Amino acid sequence: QQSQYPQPKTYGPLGSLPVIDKEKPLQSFMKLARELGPIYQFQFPGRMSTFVSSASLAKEICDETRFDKKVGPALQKVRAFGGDGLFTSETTEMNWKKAHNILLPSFSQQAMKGYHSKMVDLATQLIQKWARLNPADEIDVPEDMTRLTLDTIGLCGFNYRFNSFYRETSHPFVDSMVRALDEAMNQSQRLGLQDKLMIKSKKQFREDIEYMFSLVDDLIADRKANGDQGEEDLLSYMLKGTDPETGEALSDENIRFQIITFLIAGHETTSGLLSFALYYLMNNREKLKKAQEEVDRVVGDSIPDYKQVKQLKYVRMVLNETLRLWPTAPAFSVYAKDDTTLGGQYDVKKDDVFTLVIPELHRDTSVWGEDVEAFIPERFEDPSSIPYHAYKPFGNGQRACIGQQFALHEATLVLGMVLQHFDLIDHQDYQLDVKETLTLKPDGLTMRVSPRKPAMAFSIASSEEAKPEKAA
Ligand code: FDE
Repeated sequence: QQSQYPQPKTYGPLGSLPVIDKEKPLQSFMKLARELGPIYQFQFPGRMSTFVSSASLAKEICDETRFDKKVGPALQKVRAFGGDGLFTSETTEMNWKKAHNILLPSFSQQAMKGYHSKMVDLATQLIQKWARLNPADEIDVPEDMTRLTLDTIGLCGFNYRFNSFYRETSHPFVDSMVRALDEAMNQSQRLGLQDKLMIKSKKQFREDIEYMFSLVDDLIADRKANGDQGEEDLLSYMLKGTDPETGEALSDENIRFQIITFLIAGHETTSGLLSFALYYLMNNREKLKKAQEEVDRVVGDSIPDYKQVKQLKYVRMVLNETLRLWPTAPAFSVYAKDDTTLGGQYDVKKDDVFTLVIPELHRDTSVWGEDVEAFIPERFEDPSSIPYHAYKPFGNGQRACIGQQFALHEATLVLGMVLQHFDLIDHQDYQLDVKETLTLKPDGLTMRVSPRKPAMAFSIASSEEAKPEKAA
């Protein structure tokens, strides 16, 4: 049957799979958008997807009266461990609205003030680690950023210290999580028979999930047994909170799914954001200088407090522009609630699914101008000048990212402190190579740093934890 949408070449039962790079599907879909236009259909083996990437079409599929979030094939597989947590539940499932209501206050601006000192704790660990490097030592940027963001969500989320900066290799929870996410993605791409044969990886998948459940279930049991020690973390909000609409609380099982969800959603995305931001600043020395000047002016030599982080406007713009070029959660899907039309010409049937390719939307020249590939934080000088539906790094509407304020506060604080303390050195003349998992990151990005203020690096170290060393 002839499709009303443009389509790439197909190859029998493989559909169009051979035209995409299996390691980089998203970047392949971006490329196809340039060849086929802002809407096209793609035949996977056994299923069809429709990709959308212009601001005008994004505006339509973000209309929540006509479209609603679709938990697509990859997210379906993630449900094996994300369950009916916020990220992997349908809007129509009871627990979505209930958890959304209970959790909103814990991600409010007010709640950020409570998390600020915990975020500083971990940002300081990063700064101290880097301050003690030898000049020739290389920093694996995505690795250290992942240490930082995992530890931050662990501490703010449920008062757990992963202590990633004290480990050479990643915490076993991260290994399980990364493997399970990878397997979930792979399962959703495998052909039926091929998938049945993957007995070993399925056994590993089950073991990884069991391990994640046991770690999280222990945390919950422990908190329930020992009561609240005055923590104001996500876990305490979840245990105490009731849904204002129904008066109900969350079940232990659902709390487990939420915790795993926050660990997944809160750490790879934010660490990718920070890694890309460092990449762009290293390659745009003027912008780097401008950001450093702002940090010096606003924060000076002290540790940034909550209000100062809010005042780091240019650093925030750097992050916004980074998320324009590489939104680290790069796609989301919606389904039509009823029959409708798209773009004034396409017939849409109820339940038809559309996937928004966010990095391509963020390169729509009709909105952003011809220089879409250029890194220009000044685009975000006046937020009201940006059409709402042309910029979607945090998704859309009621299903948008609940962690947005959290992620931006954390990232602004950390980037601010890094710029305050270090000059960034692109020692390997790094060429951007975007690695894809469920999220995006600059693959193989390493850098060197040189302290801007040697005395200050020491003063932080001596005020926080280096006292024994000094005494010795
Ligand atoms: C969500 C989200 C989204 C949407 C998706 C869909 O639609 O599917 C997006 C796009 C995002 N998210 C993004 C992002 C970025 C970054 C950096 C982040 N993100 C971060 C974070 C942190 C945290 C904690 C989070 N995040 C969380 C989250 C959640 C829970 C969700 C779901 C919501 C609902 O309700 O649905 C999200 N996030 Fe994000």
